[in-house]
Order: sequence, then structure tokens, then C-alpha cells
Amino acid sequence: MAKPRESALKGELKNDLKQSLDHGSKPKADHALEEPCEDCDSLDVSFERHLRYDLSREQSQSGELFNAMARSVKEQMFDLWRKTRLADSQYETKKVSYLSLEFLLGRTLGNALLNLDLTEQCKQALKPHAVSLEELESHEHDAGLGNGGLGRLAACFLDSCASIDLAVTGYGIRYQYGMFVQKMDNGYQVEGPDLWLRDGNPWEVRMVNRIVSVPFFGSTKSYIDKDGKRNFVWQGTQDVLAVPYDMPIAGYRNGRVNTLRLWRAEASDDFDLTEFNEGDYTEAVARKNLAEQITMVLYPNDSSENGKELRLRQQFFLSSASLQDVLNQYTAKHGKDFSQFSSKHVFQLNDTHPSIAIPELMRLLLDVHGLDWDKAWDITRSVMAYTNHTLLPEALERWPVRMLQHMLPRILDIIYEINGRYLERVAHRWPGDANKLRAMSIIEEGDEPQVRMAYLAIVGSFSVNGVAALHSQLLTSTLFNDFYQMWPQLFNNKTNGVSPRRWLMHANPDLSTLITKAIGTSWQRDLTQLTSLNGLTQDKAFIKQWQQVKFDNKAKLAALVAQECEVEFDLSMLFDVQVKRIHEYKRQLLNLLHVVHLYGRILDGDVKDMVPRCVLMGGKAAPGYAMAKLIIKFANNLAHMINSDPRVKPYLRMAYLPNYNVSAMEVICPGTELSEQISTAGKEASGTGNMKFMMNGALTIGTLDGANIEIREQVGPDNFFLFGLSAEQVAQANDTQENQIFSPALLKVIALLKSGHFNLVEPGIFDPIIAAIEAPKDQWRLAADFDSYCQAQLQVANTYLDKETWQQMSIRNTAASGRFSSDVTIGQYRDDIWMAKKTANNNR
Ligand code: 26Q
Repeated sequence: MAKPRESALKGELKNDLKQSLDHGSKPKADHALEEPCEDCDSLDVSFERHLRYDLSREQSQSGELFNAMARSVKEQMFDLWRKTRLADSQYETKKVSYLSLEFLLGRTLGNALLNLDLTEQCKQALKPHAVSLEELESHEHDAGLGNGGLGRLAACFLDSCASIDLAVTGYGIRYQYGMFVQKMDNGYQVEGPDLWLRDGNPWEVRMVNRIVSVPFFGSTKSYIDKDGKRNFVWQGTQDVLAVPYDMPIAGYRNGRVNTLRLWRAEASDDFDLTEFNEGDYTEAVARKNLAEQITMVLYPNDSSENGKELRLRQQFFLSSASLQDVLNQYTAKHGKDFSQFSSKHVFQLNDTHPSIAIPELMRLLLDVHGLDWDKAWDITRSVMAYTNHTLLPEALERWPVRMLQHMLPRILDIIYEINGRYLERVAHRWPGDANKLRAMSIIEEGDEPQVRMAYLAIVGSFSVNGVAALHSQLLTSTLFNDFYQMWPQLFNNKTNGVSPRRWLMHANPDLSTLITKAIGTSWQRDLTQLTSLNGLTQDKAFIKQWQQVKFDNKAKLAALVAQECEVEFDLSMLFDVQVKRIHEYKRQLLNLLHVVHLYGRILDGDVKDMVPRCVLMGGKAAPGYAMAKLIIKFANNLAHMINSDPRVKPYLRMAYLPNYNVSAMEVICPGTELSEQISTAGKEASGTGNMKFMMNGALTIGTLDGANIEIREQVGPDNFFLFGLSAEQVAQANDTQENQIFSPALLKVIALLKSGHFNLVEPGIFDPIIAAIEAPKDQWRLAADFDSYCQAQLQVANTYLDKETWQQMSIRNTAASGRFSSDVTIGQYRDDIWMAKKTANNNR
């Protein structure tokens, strides 16, 4: 990182002060304003000081030790953090804002120690306290501010942005309750609150000098000013304060510490006072609650749940606060001259969730900063970039026009104006084609007109990307084909990746050590160097060590399963794992049908050459998704039948891991041998769990879907267990599907289900599952892929019989995983989207 100059430092300090005056909010009494340290103590000194002065009790408990250590590590970051901020505020490079409703960070301590190279110092500091680092780490609550893939991707991206030295700020919401805690009651999922903030969050800093105010409700009015220009005012609004809480994101040993800025909603004092003066004190207090509700809870759906008003409020709150924050930084340096804005800023929208930022940026430029429409639109569509994460049409976000009219009237005006101007372009491109206009309009007509957020995002962005090659190709050929025809240059692919720091170095230290001993350290900064491992696939000693590491990791996973599920996993058996959100398209059911098939074979005594396996499944269901919840119940009942039958024990064990989360995955992926990536082809945009498993030497059984295709390309078809229909075949819903012919094996499975064998005391509960399998037009193609899947599983078993071959394939998987480092992905975002010089584009 470039060293900031002294004069630059002083300049920024002045700006800081000025900003705190401009936005003049006073610190709240219940939160101390934390100052960055000037001259840091070493980690152990700092740790002892925190233990001594922060804690109330004489005897420190492990949880308090964790807290003191986290504060000390944060302290170590403060100087670098401030220097990074100061350097970036000089605007020598473009600033990227990553807007996301979700950041699924998991724990921070281990990752921060690794990136700052403080792990050894930390262990030393702990010595006098007779507590291991591992024990200490276990006391940190996961920051579960996301549902699954999309949220974890945002967290991996932050790690990579800092590690490849990019000035990127993450903007999100500080939910008071993150992803719900999943418990099991008689095999059913029960949701509990996630109290992640109960013991405080030692990593965050409340930034009272950066508070902004976000308007809601009210009405709009226009007037002509003295220059004859039409101006708009959004009046009578109810304003909510957005208070930033910053989390440090340290790069990998490079001196950069970026920021994740999470907004918390608080009632504005002004608003309370008015009410108070009118004598309506209780109303005012109630409304205060309403304001603070905005950031209370994360919506636990990983496909969109349409029409929830509070969700829209969250989206606008995040978008408006983040844009105002960026505009404040820009104007502090450049004043009212916006000519440089689009060369200094870019916003990456993580799906359509923050896409209301497009009309909101227009509003801020028009109404607050006085730009005219053309200038404002020019800026807006050269700073916004949109990432799509789904092809499922039911998951595309739509908001009722009526809701926007009520909650965000000025924003709706602007959306109409954007749409009117854009539809003129459409009419120009397809003259006289009213159907095209209707199909492409941002406003969907009907009884309840809706705003199509994906269309708004496309129209307002200079880049639209999918998250794996197949997905991006399907976006342009199907879902967004009309837009692709009009603006082909907008569309691009950015195949997802995962952080090698968290998912290899931190999660699997033993494998990391072995790799470094074998090929040196270069892979630690450039994961594509792992290909050197291919030179070792004939090295018997290395293969043995590789196998030993996997064995030890299996033991750790088995310990987790024993503790959480009370199921004993035998380390000599194949560890076969599917963990992810529960969704019909991900086809956990297909996996379960195969387990039933194996179980049936065992009961029939058909066990010759059967390879013993332990099947692990885990994941949360959206609380309102009945079928997903039933699949969990089925998995639990199946596991119970299997594990309680001594005839079955030598061949098959099964466990359902409750409350699957980031920390669980850190134990699961190093200990997994077979990774299940079995979605219906064309439905999983990318997948990222598939990459974590591959990196840790698991072999994949999978369909030609999402990033599986690229994984298979990288590792070679001989090192991947492929099955199932292609996306093209799935899309051709044909008549033969009407009268599906079930194979004898599947008929047997269905018969066993219908006999009630897995629900002896709960008659009929699995009828919807049986109906789903037998459905003539099953869109998930369970029956169609069942035989092919069983075939591939047989191949898996046969391969596993040859231990050495399996280990060689495992090595090749890790060796080929470098391409799926999020550093590679972020390098592409940087080169193709964020830093790209835009060419003049007259047809927009
Ligand atoms: C939307 C509106 C209202 C409430 C909730 C939502 C909502 C929330 C989360 C909709 C979707 C999500 C999350 C989607 C997601 O995780 N998608 C996954 O993104 C990964 C990263 O790109 C991909 O690897 C997965 O294939 C994709 O399913």
C-alpha cells in the first residue's frame, strides 16, 4: 500500500472535523466514542490492560478473555485503519462501495489474527491464562447477517478486496437479530432468536460523526424557481437517523484495513420533539419504536418474499444512508463540482435488494445538489453496477406501486420519469411494438401495478453480471434477452469465488502446513500456484500425509456430529456431505431418496461391495417454506431409523446437523470427502459451498449447473462425478415427462415411503413429499435424475475402494481450486467493471 504523506494526513483530519460539524450530531451518552490509538502497545500488553480495566469481575471467564483479546486485536488495527482511510480520502484511486443487505461474516478473531500475522503473538499472550486459542475463538458469536450464498459471498469479497489492496467499503445493515438459530423439536425445525449482540460486539465502532438522516412517507410538490427551472420538494417526511457502526476488514498482511459500515436505525430527536410539543408523548414513543424496527431483524428468506413493507424500508434505508455517506465524502473534497464523481466512485449492487439506490441517487443529485436530469442520469448510470444471483422468475423482486407511492413518493416520481424516458428508447428500437413496451416496462401493469426491480437495475447500470458462466449465459439468452438485444455491452460474467484465507488457511491449518511444506509459500498470495500439487500425485509419502490430514479433519467433524447430533460417525467410512439452505431446486430430496435406496438395499441384504458411508446433511429452511421444513423432518426421521437399526450401522449412518452456519462450515468442509452439488441443472446460479469443499480436497458429485461446470473443467472430468440432465434438457419440458416411467429402484423407494416406514407414529405426514416425487410435471426432475444419480454414487463407491486413487483425485481437486479464490474474482471485478474506462455510449 502506498504510504500516506504527512500533509495528506493533516488534510483529512481537517475534513473529519468539518464533517462532524456539518452533520452535527452529538455523541450518545450510552456509547463511548472510541479513539484510534496512536502508539499501540504490543498485543500481550494491550490484552492485559483490557483484562484489567474493561472487566468488572475478579476472575476472568473465557468469554471475557475473548472480549479482551478482540478489543486488543482491534486496537492493533486502529493505526492501519486510520492510515487506510486517510490515504483513500485523497482519491488517488476510485472508491468502490459494495451495497448489500447481507454480510455473512461469521467469526472475526481467527481471520483477523491470520491476516495481521498475529496468531503466534496471540497464543503467547494467552499462555499465562491457561486457555487455548481454539477455546477462546469458540466464545465469539457468529455475525450471521445473511441467509446463505449471497451474504457469504459479500463477506469473502470484502476479505479479497482488502487483500488485493482495493479501496472498497462494504455498506450493510446492523441487524439486531441476524439469521435465526435453528433448533430441532421431534425432527421439526424450530426458529429461535439470534442474540449475537447480547454480550456486545467488540469489533464495531459507533461513528457518531457520520450520522445521516433518511426520509420516509410525506408527499411531493413541485414549483418553478426564479430561473424558470422546475424543482421538487419531498415534504412532511418522517426522518430516521442512520447511525454507522464500522467494522475493520484487514487485508492479508499488506497494511490495508478497509471498512464494513453497518447502519443502525434510530429515531431522530427532531421528530420526537414535534410530537412532544403537540402533547402526544406516547405516540412519539411508539413511532420511535417504528423507526428502530427498521434494523431489528434480517429477513430469513433466501429467495424473495414479495411485498413486505418493512423489507422495502430496510432497502431504502441502506441505500439512502450509504449514498449520502459517499456524497458527503465526495463533496468534502470536491465541493459541488460533480464532474469527477463517476471517475471517483462506483457502486456494486448485490442483487436487486439495494437497487432502490438508483432512483435515490437521482433524487440526491437533483433535489439536494441541484443537478439537472441529464447530468444526474449520466452520472447515475455510469456509477451503478448490478449483480444478479438468480434465474428463478419467482425470486425476482417486485414492489407494489401503491406501497412506493405511500412510503417513498418522490422516489416513485423518479422511477416513472426514468421509465418514460427509457421506454422511448425501446419504442425507437422496436417501432410500433406495444407488446415489447409492455414486456420491458419497469412498471408491470395489472390490478396491482408493480415496479420490477431487476429491470430498474438494468436500466440504471453500466454493468450487469451473472455469477457463473452458465448463469450469465442463461441471463442473456432467457430472462434478460430483450435487454441483451438492446444493450449487449452491458452484460458480463463474474464467476464467484471464496476466500482462501478463511476457507483454507484458517479452516484447515494442517492441510495448509502440508501444502507449504510441499510447494513453498507462494500459494498463500496466489492460490493458482496450487497447481504445483499436481506434481506430487505420484509421491507416495505425500499421499499418505494428505490422507492423514483428511483423517484428522474427519475426526474433528465426527466430534462435532457426536456433540450436536449424538450420532457416531466411523472414521473409516466415506464422509458424504450436503450442507446449504433447504430448497426444492437444491434437491436435498434426491440425496435422501438415494439414502433410502441404500437403506432398502441393506435391509434386503444386498450389501456385497457396498462402501460404508456417513451421510451428513444440514441447512435452514425459510420459516414460511412448508415443503423445505418437511424435507428437514423427513431427513431427521430417516436418520433416526438408520441409526437405531444395528443391521444398518456397519454400512450407513446419517445425521442432520442443526443450526448450520459459517463456523460449522469451517469444521465441515475440511472433513468432507464427497461434496453433494446436485441442483436441477439451470437453477443454481453458481454455488460457493462447492468451491469450499473442492479447495479442501473433497470430490464432487454434481450436475452440470452453476459453477460446477467450471469446477469440472478445471479439475478434469475424470476427477468429478457427473450425473443428470443438462440445463437445456431440463428446459425442454416435454410430453414424455407427463407419463414418467419410474425405474424399479425408484419404485422400491417410493413403496418404502408409502408404507409409512419412516413415519410410523405420524401417519400421512410425508404425503406431500411422495406427491412431489410422483408429480407428472415435477419441475425439479427428481425422478428423471434418480437413476443417473444412483449410478454416479456407485462410481463414487467404487472409486473410494481404491484409497490411493481417491487421495490422488483429492489432491487434484485442491490443486485445481485456485481459480475459485475470490481474489481472482475480485481482480476481474476490478479490471472489467470497477476501474474500466467507459466508452461513450450514445444509445442509452
Ligand atoms: C428478497 C426479498 C425479500 C426477502 C428476502 C430476499 C432475499 C434474500 C436473500 C432473496 C435472495 C437472497 C439470497 C440469495 C442467494 O443467496 N443466492 C445465491 O447467491 C450465491 C452467490 O452468488 C450463489 O452462489 C447461489 O447460487 C445463489 O442461490
